[in-house]
Amino acid sequence: MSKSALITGITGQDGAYLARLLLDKGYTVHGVLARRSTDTLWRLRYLGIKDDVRLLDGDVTDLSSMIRIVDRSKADEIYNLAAQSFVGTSWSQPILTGMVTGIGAANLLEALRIVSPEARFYQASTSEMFGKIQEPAQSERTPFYPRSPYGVAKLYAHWMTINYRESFGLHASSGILFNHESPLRGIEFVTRKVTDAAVRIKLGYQKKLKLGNIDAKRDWGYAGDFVQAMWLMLQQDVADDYVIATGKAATVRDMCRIAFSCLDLDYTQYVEIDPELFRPAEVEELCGNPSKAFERLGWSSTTSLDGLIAMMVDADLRRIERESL
Ligand code: NDP
Ligand code: GDR
Repeated sequence: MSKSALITGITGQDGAYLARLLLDKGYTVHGVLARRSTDTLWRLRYLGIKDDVRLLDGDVTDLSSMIRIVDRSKADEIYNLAAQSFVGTSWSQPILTGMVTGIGAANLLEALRIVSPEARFYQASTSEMFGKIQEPAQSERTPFYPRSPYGVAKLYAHWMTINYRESFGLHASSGILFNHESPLRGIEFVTRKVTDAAVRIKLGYQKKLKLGNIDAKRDWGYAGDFVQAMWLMLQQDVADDYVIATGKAATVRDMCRIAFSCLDLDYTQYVEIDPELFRPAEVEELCGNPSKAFERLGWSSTTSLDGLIAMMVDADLRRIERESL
């Protein structure tokens, strides 16, 4: 019999790629669809899988809907990807971020414990939990020091996942994922903001691009590679936590140079620094050590930063040209 999976956050970047991966593997895929006044299904449409997934109405802040959905989906694997995931917004909406990103995970774990304790659980943890820790490459043994309400909420969810594993014997794993991007990345995140703006500048629709701290360093990978690691974690006999990263970091400045040069432009002519875009507390540098994932899961990143940014620029070029017709 084919396996069944439940994805919260299925309308987000990772949810869409993970849904496609699981459908390709023959899973029946259920997804939690939160009520919104706008259409959130564009990523599922982009991948051509909107009609292949079973969408269930619910919200991770609502325990009753999570219990109902976990029960109804009869999922063998539950992936909790739902979050208020934009770090910047977490300072203006810290309580909401705590409710969705932190308590939301606890609700899922409770639903699992109550109605489906044999299901396997994946929690979307993040390198933002390391925050201010300045070790050269962060691993599963690196201590945490989150620097935003988002990072704090994620750390709560991370420890709850470990706690439910140890307290109730749930097969619950956390992937500590470093930044990963794609043509499906939300426009508020810096990579998409840059690739979209570079294309608009090239086509004459925009003149300048305002950014905040372009000296921040991130370890950027491709979301399509990273969702494979999520699945691999749930195929292990024993649940555990894994850092998922490329192992290479670059500055926002480097990323701008790559994006603009894909279009034969010099980023220094267009990028302006806007102090309003600096964060109240910055994570200056993140670079992961993915050796445990390589050794135990056989996983490694296969996409270079240049390749990733070129893919995003190309997709934005096609999208903006199509829109302008
Ligand atoms: P996105 O922001 O693209 O997607 C977030 C998803 O969460 C959307 O489907 C959104 O639904 C859903 N969601 C938000 N609030 C609720 C709610 N109250 N109830 C149910 N669903 C809700 O994030 P990504 O795909 O980039 O990331 C996936 C997960 O991985 C997130 O938890 C993120 O924090 C984490 N992560 C991401 C990394 C990255 O670099 N991308 C790195 C490390 C961790 P809607 O579309 O309706 O708003
Ligand atoms: P991040 O991603 O905060 O790392 O969180 P984001 O792309 O927002 O920022 C990366 C770095 O770029 C700097 N920056 C800017 N960022 C944005 N968004 N807009 C700007 O104009 C800008 N200028 C400079 C930021 O200060 C930061 O240093 C992402 C999310 O997906 C989280 O959910 C996830 O947990 C982490 O990655 C790992």
